[in-house]
Amino acid sequence: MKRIVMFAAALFVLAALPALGDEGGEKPGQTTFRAPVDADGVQRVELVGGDYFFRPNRIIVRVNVPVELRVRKETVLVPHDLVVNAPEAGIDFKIDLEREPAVIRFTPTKAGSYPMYCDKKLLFFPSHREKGMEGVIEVVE
Ligand SMILES: [Cu+2]
Repeated sequence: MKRIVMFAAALFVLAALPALGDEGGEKPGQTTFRAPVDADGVQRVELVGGDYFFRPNRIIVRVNVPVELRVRKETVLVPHDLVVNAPEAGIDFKIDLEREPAVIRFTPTKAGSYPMYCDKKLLFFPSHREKGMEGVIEVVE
């Protein structure tokens, strides 16, 4: 009987774990950047791509405030890009990442959660996105 109670308790703890990881809205493995609005009214964000991740991989920006997104990659050999396909929210671009930073400018027009990812893929290997090279742009009011 005691063993059954222990087992039930263990199950309960396991079930509660994901909820703990969700604290503050950040999921495990997420690196969050909440963009401040600079004095000139622009939200500036720096994003780095590596093998195979983006840092940060969760970007929070305000709706209807211009965004300047500076992107580069920190690795040399593997090609990476950054794709966001959300024209309904005014965010729609695809850019190859270079070692030299490039600046992407857009103004998000609709609150919501929009995926960003690298769409590179080599032959039959899993895509970079499948390997974890993805994230989210969260547009908030
Ligand atoms: Cu990639």
